Amino acid sequence: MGKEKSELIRIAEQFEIEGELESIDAHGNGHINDTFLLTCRVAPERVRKYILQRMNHEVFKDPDGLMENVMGVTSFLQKKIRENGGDPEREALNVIPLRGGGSYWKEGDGTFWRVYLFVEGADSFDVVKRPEDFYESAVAFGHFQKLLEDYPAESLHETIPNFHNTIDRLEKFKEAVEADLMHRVAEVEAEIRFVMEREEDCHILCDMLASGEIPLRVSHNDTKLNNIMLDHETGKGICVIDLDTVMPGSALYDYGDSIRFGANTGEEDEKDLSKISCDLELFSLYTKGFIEGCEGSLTEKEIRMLPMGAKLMTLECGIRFLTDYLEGDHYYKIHRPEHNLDRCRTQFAMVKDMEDKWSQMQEIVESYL
Ligand code: ADP
Ligand code: GN1
Ligand code: MG
Repeated sequence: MGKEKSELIRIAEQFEIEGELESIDAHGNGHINDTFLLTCRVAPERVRKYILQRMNHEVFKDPDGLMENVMGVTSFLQKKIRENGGDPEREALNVIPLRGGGSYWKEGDGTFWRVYLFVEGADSFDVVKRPEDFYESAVAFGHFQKLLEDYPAESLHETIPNFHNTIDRLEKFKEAVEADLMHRVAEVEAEIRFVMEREEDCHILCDMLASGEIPLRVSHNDTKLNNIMLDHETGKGICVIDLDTVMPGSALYDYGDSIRFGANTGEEDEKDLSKISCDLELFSLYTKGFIEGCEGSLTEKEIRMLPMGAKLMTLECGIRFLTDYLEGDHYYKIHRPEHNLDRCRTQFAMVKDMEDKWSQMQEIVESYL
């Protein structure tokens, strides 16, 4: 867990949690933050659950800006959900304040912590078990874009500068190759070549955003399937979570990152690359759901570029895993020595498969125009 239980309890008790804290357990499979489930007894027959998170301060350098974004976006969403007759306690994240006021706790060791209400009666999934779940996640991520359409984008802090700037990611990758800190370059020559053969691709979306061909929008930027809670009863995507990277971006980032993760027939860290491919049924389902969820807000150009969004988000993610591998695995949590390299290889195998299926992907997308 990284920290002693007694320390976690002390931190949890800084927040306005209700009832008696009964248990505290590691939770979820995110690559960035440390997440814990708090169970509190509020009455003999009733518990209240919360999520305690240590935000990764190596990754997020400006906790004030980050929490300002989260507070701004969650209160904006809660208001809209209330107006639409929804339940703001379940359909949006709710930040639990500190007892003394404030949205997060800063520990003496420089780590910073926050608490959310636990979204009850819902689950997040690490793999697509049922195609309909993937479809529902698409509707919900699309709807999230729609809800934030009129959010004042200029008020958002860039929590990770150039997060989906693929040109910048490519530059950082080249620097990592050049520095070769861990002496790993010789081992990954094929992967380096794979990236360099696609150097021009890395410019496509950045150039279109810069020229205004596609609009800059408020986007989530990290739309993995496990960043959405699906309702146990209705199966609908009830709440979009993991809002740390909500920033001005592109709808293609949100769409593309979901395809990268969820339409892959294998897992993100699969070692057997023969299991990796882009499932066109899932691709089609997600495309349909996302366009529906966006409720007409996507431009025709954006829709036509969806396959490119999927390919570039996958390529970029592979480049990021490879960069981290070359730099000594300090960004993503790893659970085995070559974890980042395995992750990189699945992403590149997925890119290759998309390239092979390019005309089919385009036809599918055009069928929804
Ligand atoms: P990371 O950035 O590390 O991915 P997340 O914010 O996505 O962190 O949290 C990790 C996991 O914890 C999620 O995938 C989800 O399963 C669970 N989780 C996070 N927030 C909540 C919440 N408010 N209610 C229920 N589960 C949550
Ligand atoms: C990280 O935090 P998590 O696990 O939802 C990463 C994403 C990557 C993803 C790859 C802030 O997402 O950008 O696409 O891992 N988040 C951050 O699985 O870097
Ligand atoms: Mg997450």
